[in-house]
Amino acid sequence: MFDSSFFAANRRQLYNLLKPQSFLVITANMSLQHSADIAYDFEQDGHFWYLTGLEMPDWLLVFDRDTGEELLIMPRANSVRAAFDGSLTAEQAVTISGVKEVLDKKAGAALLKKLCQNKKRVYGIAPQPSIYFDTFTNPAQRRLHRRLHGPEFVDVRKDISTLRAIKQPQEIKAIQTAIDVTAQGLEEVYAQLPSLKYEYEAEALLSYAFRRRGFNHAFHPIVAAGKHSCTFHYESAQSPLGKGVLLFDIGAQAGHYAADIARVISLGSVTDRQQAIFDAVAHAQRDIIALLQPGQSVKTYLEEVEFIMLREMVQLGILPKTAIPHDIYTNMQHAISHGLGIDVHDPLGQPKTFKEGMVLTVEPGIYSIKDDTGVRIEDDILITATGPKVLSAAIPIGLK
Ligand SMILES: [Mn+2]
Repeated sequence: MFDSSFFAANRRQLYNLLKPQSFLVITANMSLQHSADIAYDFEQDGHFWYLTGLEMPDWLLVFDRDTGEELLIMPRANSVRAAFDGSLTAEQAVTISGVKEVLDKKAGAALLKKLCQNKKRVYGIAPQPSIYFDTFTNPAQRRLHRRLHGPEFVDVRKDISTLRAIKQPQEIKAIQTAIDVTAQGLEEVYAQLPSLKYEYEAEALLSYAFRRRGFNHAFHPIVAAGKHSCTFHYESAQSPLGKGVLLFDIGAQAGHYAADIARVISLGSVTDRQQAIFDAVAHAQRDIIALLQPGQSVKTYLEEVEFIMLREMVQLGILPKTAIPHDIYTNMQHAISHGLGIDVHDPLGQPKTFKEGMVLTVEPGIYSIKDDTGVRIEDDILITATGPKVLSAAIPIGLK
């Protein structure tokens, strides 16, 4: 889906931002131990992939701003690891990335040392801890960061994020493919639902639909029946389906790009109250999507979203009439929108306004534990010159 010209053009955009007397170095993620000799599934750093297309751990991208030379540094050859995980040769890395030169680890280390001695500035990505969840970031960035003594360090995380935020035509095509596969999977699950008894059966059919077409999940699928629909990232999918609501929050991955879709459907008998919660979320989502115009202020968008959600929650009696907009977060403890792309939560570079070419989700939710009902409806939106385009519009919304 993506050839070296895509990655080369992305690098060029980034290189154009650098000042003289500097160099840039960006690292791939490293492989993480699960237990003993078992590693977690390897996930490449999104920025590194955007610049190189390489899917292996421990590679480095280096660019000398003053000579214009760019090169990759490859990890030390490890025949055991290669036998288990496969390997990437220098020639293959050149073909994928379009970077012409590859150094081995020893020559690469010597070069980095020399660049640190001779340059005023080094551009890289500073490690960024996760704020809301107690997770460790991949250690690769921290490890590299510690090696860069001498020059002033300049973080380009936000610059790369800003580039990534505006999707190119082939990126939009990849996202659309991921959405279409997700739609096909969901349709197949819906068709089988009357004969299913457990959440995991629905999850298995979805996985089968994706894998049969050669795709994977972009993230662990959420298939949550009844009260589990109130747990945002319910992943166990071990419970009986019952007769109430069933929430899917799912997405295929295509060419490294994600879909992220949420739907809630009835499993046979929903109450008027459940229908009212559903209608409130669907209504809110329509109003919120309409706000996503190019040039729209992000701050104003978030304020408008709060008013819309407040309106619906007050009408349902979930919040009192005296509630203020910020009170919506006592019920909806998740963001209304996030970027979508290489990462399911794709960085947007903290823009002040929405711009043409951005792809983001809109996913309002209202959660009522006493009704065993969490409703979240999520679509993937491309901002175009003429307004929001719902890339996932073909996936029906409707409780019944
Ligand atoms: Mn989402």
